[in-house]
Amino acid sequence: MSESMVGVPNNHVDENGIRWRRTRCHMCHMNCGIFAGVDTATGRLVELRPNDDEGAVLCNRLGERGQRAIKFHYHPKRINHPLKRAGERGEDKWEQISYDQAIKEISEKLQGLIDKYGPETLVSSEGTYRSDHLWARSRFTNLLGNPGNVVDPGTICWCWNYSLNMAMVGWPVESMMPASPQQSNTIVNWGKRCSESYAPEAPLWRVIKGRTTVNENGPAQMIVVDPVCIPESGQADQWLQPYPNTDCIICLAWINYIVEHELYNEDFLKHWSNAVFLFRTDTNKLLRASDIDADGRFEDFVAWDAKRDGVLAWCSDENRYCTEEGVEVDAQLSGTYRVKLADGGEAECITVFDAIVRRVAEYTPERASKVSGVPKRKIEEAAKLYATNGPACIIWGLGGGDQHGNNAASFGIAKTILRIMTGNIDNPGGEFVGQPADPNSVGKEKDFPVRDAEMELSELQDPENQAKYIGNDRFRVMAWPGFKKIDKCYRKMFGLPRPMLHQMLCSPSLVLDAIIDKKPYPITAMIAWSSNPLAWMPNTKKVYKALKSLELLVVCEYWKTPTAALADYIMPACDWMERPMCTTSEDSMDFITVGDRGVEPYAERHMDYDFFRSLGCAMGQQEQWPWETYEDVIQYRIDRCGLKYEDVVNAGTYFPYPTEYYKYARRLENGQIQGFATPSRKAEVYASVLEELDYDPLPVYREPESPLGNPEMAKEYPLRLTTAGRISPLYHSEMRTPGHGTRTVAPYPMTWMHFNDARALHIKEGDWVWIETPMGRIRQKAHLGWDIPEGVVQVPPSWWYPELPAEEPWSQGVFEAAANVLIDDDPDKADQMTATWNCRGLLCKVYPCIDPSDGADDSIPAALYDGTHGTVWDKAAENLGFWELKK
Ligand SMILES: Nc1nc2c(c(=O)[nH]1)N[C@H]1C(S)=C(S)[C@@H](COP(=O)(O)OP(=O)(O)OC[C@H]3O[C@@H](n4cnc5c(=O)[nH]c(N)nc54)[C@H](O)[C@@H]3O)O[C@H]1N2
Ligand SMILES: Nc1nc2c(c(=O)[nH]1)N[C@H]1C(S)=C(S)[C@@H](COP(=O)(O)OP(=O)(O)OC[C@H]3O[C@@H](n4cnc5c(=O)[nH]c(N)nc54)[C@H](O)[C@@H]3O)O[C@H]1N2
Ligand code: SF4
Ligand SMILES: [Mo]
Repeated sequence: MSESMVGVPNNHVDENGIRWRRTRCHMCHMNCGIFAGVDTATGRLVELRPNDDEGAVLCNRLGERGQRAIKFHYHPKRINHPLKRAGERGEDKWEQISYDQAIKEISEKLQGLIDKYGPETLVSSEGTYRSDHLWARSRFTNLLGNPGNVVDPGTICWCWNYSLNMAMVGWPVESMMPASPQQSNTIVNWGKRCSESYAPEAPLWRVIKGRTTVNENGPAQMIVVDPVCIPESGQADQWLQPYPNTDCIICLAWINYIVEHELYNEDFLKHWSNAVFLFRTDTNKLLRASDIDADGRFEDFVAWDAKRDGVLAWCSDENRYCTEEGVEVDAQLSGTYRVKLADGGEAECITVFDAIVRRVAEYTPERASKVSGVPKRKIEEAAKLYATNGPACIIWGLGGGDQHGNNAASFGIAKTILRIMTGNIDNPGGEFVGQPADPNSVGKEKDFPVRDAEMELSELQDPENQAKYIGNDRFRVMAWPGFKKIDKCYRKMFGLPRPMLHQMLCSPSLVLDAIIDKKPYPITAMIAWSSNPLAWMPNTKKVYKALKSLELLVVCEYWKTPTAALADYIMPACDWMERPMCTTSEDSMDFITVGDRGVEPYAERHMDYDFFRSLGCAMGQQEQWPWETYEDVIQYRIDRCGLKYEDVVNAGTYFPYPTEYYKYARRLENGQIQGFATPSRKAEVYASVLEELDYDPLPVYREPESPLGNPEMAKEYPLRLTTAGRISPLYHSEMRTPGHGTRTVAPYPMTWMHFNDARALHIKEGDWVWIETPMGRIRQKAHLGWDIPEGVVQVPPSWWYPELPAEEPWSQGVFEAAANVLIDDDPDKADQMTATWNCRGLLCKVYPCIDPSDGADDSIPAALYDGTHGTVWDKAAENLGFWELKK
């Protein structure tokens, strides 16, 4: 058969006896359409081909003809059977047992712990979007009565931003891929290495790199904000090179410049945003209808109407001013007004727009320039381009606020203020607002595929249970208080629940405390599935201590990772080639993506869905898990709109509604204007949800750990650290196992630093160096260049060495190489809305590992060489600084 796969139907068997199935790759978030070829004679997977119908390409993680992925699939080091711990935790001694036996034992042990401590004693640890099975976890834990205790990198990776976006515009506009790049005139790439995160061949980089040809109006301009000179910087029309974690002040300076030069979209702000609502200067809160009228509703807001030269209430429920239809209103964007209150008093009010203007006044481009190192002229030019050369979009990247600690929420909010101010919301080429359901269908029978959130059963949670969620009253945006407020608006607009999935995430730090110190209650059991917390979580030593203190640790994995090596049970997991897929991507998409199973699962590997279903059934949840196979689940989800499995697999994606823009301005069947799924149904530049959660919804800049903010500390730790920089085919802590062709591309962790810094420290290219913060130190190799600002060090995260022994103290090198040994998990230093901690913008020092003047061996007294004890070794280990596990 020809190599072209255009139009080849699912399950086609070619003349060589190869059966081709339309699958979807899950080795990264792109979920490319891939054909999996299985030899019908042997049942073995023999080749992968890209789905030409979608223009897919096999990237460097899969390899030519898929050989890398196939080797990954059949790799001799894969976990193929359940392993039960046989020795002490960390000794790496195991007994192989059957899957059924493992599920039986795990369910009994978990039930024992629940009987003792309650269902809240369990926490799930997960990874980035590794599969479409997240709802199965929340279904299982909701049925169990667990309050939703989950730790996941979503706290520093997109999901926290998703929640803030929901509060402001009712949809995750923070998108990894420009929604309609052909129509964008300006694309802002804020801290996103599109060329490597995912893969050089992946759709994202193809779109960004190819933007000169995709835009019909001429080449889209690209603004890149990245401290490092990456391929994107070379392609950029404007490249801003800030110090790590100073982006927030640049963003605030953009708003300052746009306001100062009146470059905002006045029409959008006046009619579609809450910038016209009044804000009380006495309480620093929004003026509510209940403030001015005893019968007024708290949910309703107030504007100043020039037509009547007085206040006018906004009826949130109906998305209109409280006037007769047809009466003209001229809500003021700016001004100071004295307003009579219902209690007889008076309050001075300004508009929300003016409140923003006041807030950003101090963040001038001059000041932002001093803090960030980016010339003032560049900050101004970028702001001008973004505001005047629309439609413009800002794509999601980790440098864009994720991992910016206590600047994170402010920065995320500031970016969305920019989007709203320039009217770049739900316009072609701007930020897309999806439609999970037709608002006209609320209360009617549904006619679209079942969405992820509908599978979760979040309605089982009662307030008593919710109160037990770890950190519920602290990081409230990512906890029940924030979740419910946004859920209410979403349900009202779409008649659907909002997804729990990764929209509620506990602070890892607080969860580790609950494990180690048993406060506020003991967490004694963890299911880590698609997660290697010793690699991803901050403060690796504390993570280790916590994992060792658990009474039950179950890890569902492909490999014996450093985390898995500490487990009581390691459960063998299916990879994407051996499982079907069906997802609305944590409900961030308004379409459904479906792919078939390429090959039958190898040995005793099970899908994560199977794991949660089996465990659920063993713990009395049988009735809630009617679907024996994942194929049954998919058929159930698409049944609602009369679709058939094969048809959806062949199509790959199914869009229930045609793509439409400016949906906020549409008139619904009930006569109301649609608006946004927010409390006021306006795009909220000032998020009332955040105010109700007792936060200041307007952004501020806080100096991160830096020579400017911490001059004393900088004397010992003079360099600015950022732990970033994806390199493909490595994917987080994955793809490092030798033997499937991916490790060879980047065999060692390379810390990037400037030539001049390295010279001063006697460091050469390729030298092993220690990178140290007050939290600890790690060893990586130095990579020198002029492509990073002087004084900045970039450390790649998630390193460990699968080739090293798994038993302690080796732990496959995780304590020696993983960037998170350096990272502080102190919850007081985290963003107080979302718990986002800081991995970008810390102080560190770097020095060569082998320093001729070190004299470590010389410092050991010869008297210790008497052969009676091991102290020589201990002393040397101490001098060389290996982290002692016993400490
Ligand atoms: N300092 C610092 N820390 C960081 C980051 C950083 O930039 N700097 N990045 C953060 C970010 S953005 C993220 S997303 C996290 C990454 O966090 P994770 O996504 O948790 O990544 P890993 O640590 O590689 O762990 C994932 C594990 O899941 C396994 N796995 C993969 N797919 C499946 C599956 O379908 N089922 C099962 N059962 N197992 C599977 C893999 O073998 C791997 O061991 O790290 C975060 N931590
Ligand atoms: N190959 C590969 N692809 C991946 C992953 C992977 O591990 N490997 N992980 C996936 C996941 S879960 C995620 S979250 C994404 C992340 O993908 P990206 O957002 O691209 O993450 P990084 O490459 O860590 O960082 C992006 C850029 O931020 C710059 N940077 C560092 N500090 C700062 C800062 O303070 N400000 C600014 N403006 N820029 C800064 C770095 O120089 C880098 O070029 O990638 C996904 N794709
Ligand atoms: S970019 Fe590569 S790894 Fe990612 S989904 Fe596509 S083929 Fe798979
Ligand atoms: Mo991530």
